[in-house]
Amino acid sequence: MKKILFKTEALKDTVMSYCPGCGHGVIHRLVAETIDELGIREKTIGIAPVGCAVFAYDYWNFDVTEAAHGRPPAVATGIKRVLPDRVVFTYQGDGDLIAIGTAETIHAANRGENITVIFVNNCVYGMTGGQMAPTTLIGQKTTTTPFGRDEKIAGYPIRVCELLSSLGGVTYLERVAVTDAKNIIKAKRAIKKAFQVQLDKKGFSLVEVLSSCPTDWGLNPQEAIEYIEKNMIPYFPLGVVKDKS
Ligand SMILES: Cc1ncc(C[n+]2csc(CCOP(=O)(O)OP(=O)(O)O)c2C)c(N)n1
Repeated sequence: MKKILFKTEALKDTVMSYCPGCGHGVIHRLVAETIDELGIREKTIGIAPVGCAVFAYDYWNFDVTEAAHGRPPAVATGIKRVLPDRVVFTYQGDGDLIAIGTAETIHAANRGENITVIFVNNCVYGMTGGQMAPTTLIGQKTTTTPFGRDEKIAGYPIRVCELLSSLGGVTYLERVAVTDAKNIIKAKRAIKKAFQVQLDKKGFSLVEVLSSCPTDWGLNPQEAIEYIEKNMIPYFPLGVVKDKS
């Protein structure tokens, strides 16, 4: 009998620590499948963030290092410049990438570092218990915005792809969502393209993945998917934001 469903090699056979309905597990798998399909497992180096994905090195079956909160693009820059034949990517949440790590993100992008960034936007600080992040939506309740985010006090949710799109060093930006089979297939395509941009030595690539955090949103997994569709996608539109590859 032909085996048509199998676990991709770049994913370890281990139980993940994520909450039911969390998007990180799906996104880990998409990254792992991409790496195996491109045949680059032996030369890939991932940078895990501080955040819920801090243990990514326990889940991926290739080299993964850890960076201080927000610093993965700086660490990736150093690794890629010293080992330019490796495929180097960061995997970061919104708190990591566009709160504490804003400077590292913007300058690595602007320098056109030939690295790939997988940006998991769940509109909240997941690991620390659901505080407001820069991407938290207006009106969204978090532990630090119990009455909903008020733009007069906390400003506006940052659209990272649009913010980075004006920078000369940026080659490829796409926003995707892991809500249903169709969108997950599109997310995989975008992740593969981002790695391909790096393999072709064309510069900085980033894929923003809209992802759910049922625990900190106070929703069940199904409601969390509906929250992405009804609230996140209208503010963070899906699609290619920049492609000069
Ligand atoms: C220098 C530093 N500041 C703050 C923290 C606390 N901290 C740990 S994870 C985190 C936020 C994580 O949120 P995000 O990056 O959105 O990832 P998620 O957990 O939602 O996947 C914070 C503030 C830390 N570990 N180090």
